[in-house]
Amino acid sequence: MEVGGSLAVANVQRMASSLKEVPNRYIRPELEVDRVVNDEHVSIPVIDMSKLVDGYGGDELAKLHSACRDWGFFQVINHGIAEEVIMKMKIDVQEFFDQPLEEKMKCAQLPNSLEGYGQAFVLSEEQKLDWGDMLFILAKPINGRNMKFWPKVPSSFRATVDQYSTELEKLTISLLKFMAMNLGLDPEKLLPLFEEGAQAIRMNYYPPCKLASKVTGLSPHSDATGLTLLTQVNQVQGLQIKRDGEWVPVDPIPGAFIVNVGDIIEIMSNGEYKSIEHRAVVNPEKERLSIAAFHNTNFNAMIGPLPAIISKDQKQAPNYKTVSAIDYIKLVVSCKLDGKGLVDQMKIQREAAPQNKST
Ligand SMILES: O=C(O)CCC(=O)C(=O)O
Repeated sequence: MEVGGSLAVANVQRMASSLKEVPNRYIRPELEVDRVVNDEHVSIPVIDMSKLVDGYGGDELAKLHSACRDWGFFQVINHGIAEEVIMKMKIDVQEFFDQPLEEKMKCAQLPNSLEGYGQAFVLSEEQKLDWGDMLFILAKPINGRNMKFWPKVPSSFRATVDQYSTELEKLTISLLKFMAMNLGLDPEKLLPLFEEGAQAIRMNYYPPCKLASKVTGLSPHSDATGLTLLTQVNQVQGLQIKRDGEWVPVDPIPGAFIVNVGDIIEIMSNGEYKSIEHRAVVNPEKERLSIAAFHNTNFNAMIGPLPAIISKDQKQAPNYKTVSAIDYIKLVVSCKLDGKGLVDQMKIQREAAPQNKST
């Protein structure tokens, strides 16, 4: 399916290995005024999946509800995905990015395609650029895969991604079930929208940069998806989430997944759960790699506040528009990665009620 693409840009990994100066297009003056929280007591909630699944999860369910409502981000531990599956994925992704550029370019993005090796959301020649490269592929539904963009080297890559993708999809459906319960919904009103859903995997490579504090690995954005499951490949930190106007660094727990509520869940919950802006910063000396798996609805779904949420509380009016999944994807591709710009476009703007003027 062609829904639009991104302009081609220089390969940052290659540029970083040979460059003396950082080009102006990567320098972000706005970083100078950003505040980063430096307090180890401020951290995203941790959800123990085994407590939810065992049915002893009254407290854990409440914790999940508050994590989704008050943070939009959490780490999930005891999720049941074998360590080996995650390790294999990390090793193969690292090996892919370690190859010479010519080898990686065999999977290069093509005009009008979101998938492939390159960079996303570049819509103009003037736009500032992120200090990173990515490999983006559609992993589910299986009949939507375009194997042209799936590396053949390392030779285990395709099987590894296949297994990783299936395991993460199962975990996502489980999490969505508990989230639906917390929203007072019959899970059957939510889960069918995500069954046979689109799962895309974005593998990020951020080279070190001597001007690390002046560049951005990945611009601030919320995810256009339902739910994202993220893992960091090496021990280099870089993810930060926006909370009360400040950036909170995330310290990943080994073996856990970092989960975040995406724009689709914000819209479907009519704003009860919020997608949260986040960004990746760059390390001055070390490369950083991460893997984000985005879980979306199937292509037949409508994206809008769920009728069951609106009818649950008659006082609630829909705060967001309803559009088809395909129109939603086209909207995503037409927006730059820019804070919560996409959600803002989906919001229903209401006229302020006219004030009664006393005479
Ligand atoms: O690299 C990270 O930690 C963040 C990645 C991310 O937000 C994304 O791929 O959308």
